[in-house]
Amino acid sequence: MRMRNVVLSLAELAAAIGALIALGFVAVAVEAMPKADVGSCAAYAGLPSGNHDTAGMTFIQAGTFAMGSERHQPEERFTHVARVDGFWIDRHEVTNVQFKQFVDATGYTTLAERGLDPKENPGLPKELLAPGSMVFAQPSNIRGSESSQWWQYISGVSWRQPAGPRSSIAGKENHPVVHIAYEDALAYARWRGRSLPTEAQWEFAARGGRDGEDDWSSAFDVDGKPIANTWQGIFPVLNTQDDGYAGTASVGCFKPNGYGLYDMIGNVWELTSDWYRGGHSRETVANPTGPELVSLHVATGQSASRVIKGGSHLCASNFCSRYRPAARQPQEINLSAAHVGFRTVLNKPLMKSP
Ligand SMILES: [Ca+2]
Ligand SMILES: [Ca+2]
Repeated sequence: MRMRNVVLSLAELAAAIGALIALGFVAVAVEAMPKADVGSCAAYAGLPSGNHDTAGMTFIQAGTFAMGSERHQPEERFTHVARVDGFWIDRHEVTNVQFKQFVDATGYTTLAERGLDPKENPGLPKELLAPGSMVFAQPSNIRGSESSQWWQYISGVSWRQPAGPRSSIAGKENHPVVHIAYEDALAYARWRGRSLPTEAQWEFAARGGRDGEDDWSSAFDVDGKPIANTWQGIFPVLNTQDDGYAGTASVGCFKPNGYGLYDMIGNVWELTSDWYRGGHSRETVANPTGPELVSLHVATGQSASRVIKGGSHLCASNFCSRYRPAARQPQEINLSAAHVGFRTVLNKPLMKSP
């Protein structure tokens, strides 16, 4: 299996379930254990002041940039010129308290709470059809590189119970909401009158006004000090928490980028509206929205994926290391996980035309 820091696919999970049972695999789900709330997160209220359409957002001026990277992972190639019109984007990842506001207002039930329809997911074992989600469980040691040793599909896990049936979001109100499938993120965004960012919008915003190859934007400063919530130590067995957090952190704990956006790098991966296909074309594009679904030729019984960006608290230098604006990974639309969240955009000019 290719080494990556995204959850197993449903097909891989189905194959792994029997092996895990045979191994008597036991691991402990990671709870966020902050050493200290530092920086602006200590004072962040969890909800933006006001309820206007751009509350909590920053306007990103239109621009042209070099999207992708030639120097890192194959799926980031080719670097090409992309242009995006101006847009508004959330300064923070959507938090638990913000998502709760949506659920309280609408009665919405997430995919992790509903489970999968067996008719639409033929061949999946009943364990993966039941309501639940993927939880990272830190092993004390591993054999080989099979990620089923640290990812478990746990029944009863959802955004309300992010670490297991007996957990809750109490004390995590300002953490990014997780265990959110693409359709859940889209439902929230639409309720707010917004949408999800395209990959180009997200990547442009994550660059914070800088362009070119993105070594400058990793999760560490020039002295090697963490400047984002990632994983320090040896993934998946040793998390030294040099950044202060074992799991998710409250949003806004780390210095914002040049656009004033927090946690674009690290904390949780963020869903975008683009369908995932490895690599980019070399062509110059304006306001790209990704490939058409029909062009992906998704096999019957398989699930297409959306692009996720920015890396997470599980990205380590020895594994994943995708804590850069150009980095990208697929996330299946019918599977949620403990390290994937989102933020919203509003495609509206800064000033209305006279
Ligand atoms: Ca961390
Ligand atoms: Ca993030």
